[in-house]
Amino acid sequence: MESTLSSVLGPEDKAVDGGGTEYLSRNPSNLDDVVARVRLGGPDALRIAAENAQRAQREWAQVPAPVRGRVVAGLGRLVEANKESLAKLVTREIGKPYAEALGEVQEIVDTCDFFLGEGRRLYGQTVPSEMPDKQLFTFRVPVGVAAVITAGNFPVAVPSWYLVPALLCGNAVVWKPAEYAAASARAVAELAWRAGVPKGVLNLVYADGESTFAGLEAALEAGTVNKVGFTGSSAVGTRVGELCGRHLQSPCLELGGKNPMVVAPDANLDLAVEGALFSGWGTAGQRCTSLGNLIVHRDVHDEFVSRLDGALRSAAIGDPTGEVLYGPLLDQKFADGFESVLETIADHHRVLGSDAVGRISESAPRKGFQGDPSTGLYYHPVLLDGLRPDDHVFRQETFGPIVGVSTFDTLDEAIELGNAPGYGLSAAVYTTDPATAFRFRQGIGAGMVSVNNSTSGAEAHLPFGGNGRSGNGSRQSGIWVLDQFTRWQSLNWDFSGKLQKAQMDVDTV
Ligand code: UN1
Repeated sequence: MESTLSSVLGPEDKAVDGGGTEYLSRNPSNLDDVVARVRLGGPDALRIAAENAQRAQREWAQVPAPVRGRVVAGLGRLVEANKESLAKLVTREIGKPYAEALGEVQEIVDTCDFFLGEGRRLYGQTVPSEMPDKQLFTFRVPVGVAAVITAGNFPVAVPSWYLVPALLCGNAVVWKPAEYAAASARAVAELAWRAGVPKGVLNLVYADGESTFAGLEAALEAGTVNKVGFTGSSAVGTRVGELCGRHLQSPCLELGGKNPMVVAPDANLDLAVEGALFSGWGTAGQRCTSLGNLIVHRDVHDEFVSRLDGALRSAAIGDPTGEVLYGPLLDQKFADGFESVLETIADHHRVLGSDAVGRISESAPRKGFQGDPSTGLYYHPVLLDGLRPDDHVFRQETFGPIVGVSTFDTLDEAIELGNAPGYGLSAAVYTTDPATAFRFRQGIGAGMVSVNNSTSGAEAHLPFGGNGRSGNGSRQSGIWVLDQFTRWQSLNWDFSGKLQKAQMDVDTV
């Protein structure tokens, strides 16, 4: 194994120097704490990295899949051995509560565990032929070079959903992480290199948005990128999709969500309140799977809203190294985005959840806040009652600690409200009636549905992905992602010793 892998290391094994403007990745719970200083690459960075990757990929594809499986399993073991320090880095760099950061790191380990086995499977098929003395086969073939562009809200787990299967399938990767999660990304890449992934096979590139697009366009034009994986907003994902479409490529897009949670009249309300609290305000609402719209049956509306309001007012918020429901927003850009969402709160909304709206500060304090709110990007939780389907907060992903409530009378109406924003990532229903659960599953347009559980927190071996504005139907995780990183090749092998013609030499009885 050692020699097979070391032969992959070669002249391609060179880092791409960003060489451009300096970017400071800051701790969002203490903005004076600079976690990483990186030089962002210009438009050439991604293009050059893709050329390096293309050269390295040819040899990597020759490494037997079970051996590649052992390499990704080695990454899993290294991540496990460094679990606490990686989680601490994630908490420091993006403000995710430490318990959640540990869970996120575990998700990499789970992903690596799963794909160790796939290295020994990666099955093709034997297929019967129409003709005698002829055998047909199918093989999975690596796509080549995957460009992976990831968001920073899940700075280590979500990238691993691309990196691990892409590498396992015999591809090289150019990874462009979110710059505000630069240090977390670097740590994962470092562990992957240490686990035996050659540097030319996994290339880390830092670049701003426009340079990324320019570099990606050049690489697609040159044919050095053969698959694009993108996790981020629906707006940027649409642009990625258009660019890929012009080059006849179908990207793997994991975009935003406006994930509904329906509370049926027979729901266990304590469970539903707990589920809503975690789904909507956990991670400060900054998961693509975060709860967006609460859709509550008229009969239980008042009771549910008052219990949820109480739970929000007593929830622990603050320093993410402690035990809190949520910490700061990811980065200044996200704080600015959330402030503009707050501006769309309308007169017909009943504002609940806190005594104040906006940044937590000395002039707008929060009782029981853990730590010093003045150093970080901390925001009051907002629960908006009386949402209407044409409200901005009802239709758009908000990516912050805000959830709106609307009311329904019939299940059909609840499903219609759930589907109305046009996203389709995750959805949940709280009910004790199996028929309601099944009907909800059938009617809702989400790729992932939960019954009596959170909209967020999908497990690492189920298909992950959405429909509509949430993506192009591609799925990550489990065996389903193999179709993103391999293409089917068929083999038609004739041992009859004569030219047999399909459709023409077939005896039909
Ligand atoms: C994301 O926010 O991009 O299902 C992914 C979840 C996590 C992944 C979220 N396992 O909430």
